[in-house]
Amino acid sequence: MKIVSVVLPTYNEKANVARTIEKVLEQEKNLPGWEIHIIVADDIRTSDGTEEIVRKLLANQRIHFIKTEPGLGVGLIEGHRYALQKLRPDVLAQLDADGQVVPDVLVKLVKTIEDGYSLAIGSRFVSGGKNQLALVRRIFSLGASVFYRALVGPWDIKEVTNSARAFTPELFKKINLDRLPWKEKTFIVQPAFLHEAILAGAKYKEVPLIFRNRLEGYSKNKVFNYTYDVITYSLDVRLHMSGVNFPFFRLAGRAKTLVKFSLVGAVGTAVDFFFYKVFINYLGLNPATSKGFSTEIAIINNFMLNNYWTFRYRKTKTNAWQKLGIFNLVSMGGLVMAVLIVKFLHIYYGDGSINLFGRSVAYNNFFFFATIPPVMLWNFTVNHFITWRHNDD
Ligand SMILES: Nc1nc2c(ncn2[C@@H]2O[C@H](COP(=O)(O)OP(=O)(O)OP(=O)(O)O)[C@@H](O)[C@H]2O)c(=O)[nH]1
Ligand SMILES: [Mg+2]
Repeated sequence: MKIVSVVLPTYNEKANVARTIEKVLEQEKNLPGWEIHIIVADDIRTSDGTEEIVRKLLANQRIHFIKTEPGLGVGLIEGHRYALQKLRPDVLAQLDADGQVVPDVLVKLVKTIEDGYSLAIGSRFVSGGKNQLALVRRIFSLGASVFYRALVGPWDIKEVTNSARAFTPELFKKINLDRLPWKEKTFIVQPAFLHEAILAGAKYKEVPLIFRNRLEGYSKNKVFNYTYDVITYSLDVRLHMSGVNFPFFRLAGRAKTLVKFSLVGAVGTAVDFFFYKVFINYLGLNPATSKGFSTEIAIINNFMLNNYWTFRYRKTKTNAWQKLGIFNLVSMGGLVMAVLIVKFLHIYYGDGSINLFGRSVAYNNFFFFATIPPVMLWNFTVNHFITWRHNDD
């Protein structure tokens, strides 16, 4: 009998894991001559009882269980390492544990390896494949695919952001794990593994994959983070291909929070500017007073976005209301700064306007934009060190 080991990474999947295991094992009837083994690689952060559920199934010798450090990549790679050590499999496979992939894809993956390929890729974008997710997610998978293929290639692989794959142990052993960012806590391991597999000489083929909405539980896929990683990883690979040895992906990863904070800042600036102009043009307030009010509106807007997005996963000792208070208090510094800058510029330059490319642009527009750089610098510094200060204990 030949053995295929299937890694199922889990992170709070109590509602789906047992059913997925059962469905995967059922595929044996469609794989004559093969024994299916399952390795559940459960994240150490899992707290919903997934572990207890799987432990009860361990009487079945085909089911194996390991705990792994945080991250999808760690779950997958450690799962395959475990399989290689304990099971001597002929094929290494991996699937999501939440019931999203129709499990018969495993049969197609294994048969593709039997046909002489060293890497079989489950793909929503080949004939017979389907992507049944919500629109935002479909746009992401397609956008990521086009961007990655254009920069990294090869162009003929259409699916780059899915885990459903199978490969030979020989290929896996040739992969340069030092270069592969498998310890990242995002899903970048999916496209990055593909790239490293190609460099290791993979002979690949895509097989149709039907990807539905997860059965139950919640998504661990953070679309912004993943998009950010695919873009920066692809650029990094492209730079290296052109001979530039710059650790772009690693540095961009460190700057992620700052980039999010800046995006929030940009949205807040638009909100601020909108109200600033409304107050001046429709309510007849003077620029400095308008700036005071519009900035307060922007402060609340930015607080919401930062609290529920930029710093969402920071553990802090304060609750949301306390943070809003602190945020307002520290932003007050920025607000006072901005009002004074506008006041000063207004006194100095008055109410004129200049002609820019044939259009008359009021001075108060420039007053507004002059406040942005100093206030941004102030805001990031104080919020980084005070409002969303890390507190692990
Ligand atoms: N061990 C481990 N497993 C993870 C981690 N993140 C996700 N997984 C598992 O990897 C699989 C894919 O994660 P999902 O959250 O379903 O991601 P997705 O399929 O892109 O998103 P949805 O469509 O919303 O389900 C699931 O089985 C998760 O339990 C992680 O950090 N560690
Ligand atoms: Mg899923």
